[in-house]
Amino acid sequence: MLIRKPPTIVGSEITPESVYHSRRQFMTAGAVGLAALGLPLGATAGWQADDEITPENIVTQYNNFYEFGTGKEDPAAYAHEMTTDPWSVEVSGAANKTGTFAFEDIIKGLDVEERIYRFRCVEAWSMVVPWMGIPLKDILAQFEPTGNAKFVEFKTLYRPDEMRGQQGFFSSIDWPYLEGLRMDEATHPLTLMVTGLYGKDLPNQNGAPWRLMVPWKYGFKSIKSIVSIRFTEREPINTWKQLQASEYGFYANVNPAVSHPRWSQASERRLPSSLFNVNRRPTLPFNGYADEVAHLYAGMDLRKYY
Ligand SMILES: Nc1nc2c(c(=O)[nH]1)N[C@H]1C(S)=C(S)[C@@H](COP(=O)(O)O)O[C@H]1N2
Ligand SMILES: [Mo]
Repeated sequence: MLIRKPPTIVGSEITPESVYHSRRQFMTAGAVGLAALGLPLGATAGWQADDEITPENIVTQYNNFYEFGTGKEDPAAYAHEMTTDPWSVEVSGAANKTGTFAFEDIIKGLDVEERIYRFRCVEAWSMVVPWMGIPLKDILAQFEPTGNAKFVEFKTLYRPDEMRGQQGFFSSIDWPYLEGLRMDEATHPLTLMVTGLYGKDLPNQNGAPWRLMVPWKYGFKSIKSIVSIRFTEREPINTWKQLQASEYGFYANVNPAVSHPRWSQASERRLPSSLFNVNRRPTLPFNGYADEVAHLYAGMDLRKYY
């Protein structure tokens, strides 16, 4: 199932582009096929957001991906400069199967599902998106994490040649972008590794070829364009906490009761939102997924562990 690659990938082992693209199309077709068969299409309680789906052009043109700039339009304008094929992923730390793997080999044989999730940015806007992806637990299981794996850390590509936001001195972020989850969060059935949107391959600006989606956490936990997965015993560093620990924590669970130091988190602007129709609605604890995930934090003071 999982083909182990030597630490450096040589040219002959890289999947030819044509095969690669048809594989990706097959993945997408597979997911749509499931829907046609009447099999679960995010229909399980909580997976399916009962709100209206956000128009695709907003989801692909209003983004946060600081590697391409800080403006919401920058990722759509510049992310095409990133090469996503070939794509290799380094797996390390507390697991039996570590090394460098081709992205296609990791996802090969795993079912891509469509899950309609609410998504809420810490900046108080939100969307409802039909994500296509693979439960993260199914991906991680292939590497056989050991008992010492208490957390998992993810890293985004660092390639200043292709990511203009990583160039220059004005950027305050210490690249690469880092995020982490506790192992029980990472293996929760709601946690998805996203490979597509709206039944199509994932656009670069949304984190191609794969990005995380943790629907009960603020958007910054959902790290894009992942090139490294590391199993750790201790809580990993995450970029936003590193940048401003008073404003961003490790957990980042959506919590209307805990304000960001500079603004309230009690409500959100559901996109599309305009001056004339702000489309404001109350923010729900755990972004509306409390029934599924609140037990993960039983006994924890969520004001302290924000
Ligand atoms: N590598 C990386 N991942 C990232 C970010 C980023 O700047 N770089 N921004 C995060 C933030 S703050 C949000 S809200 C979401 C935005 O995802 P979207 O553009 O697909 O809506 O991506 C998250 N993942
Ligand atoms: Mo965000």
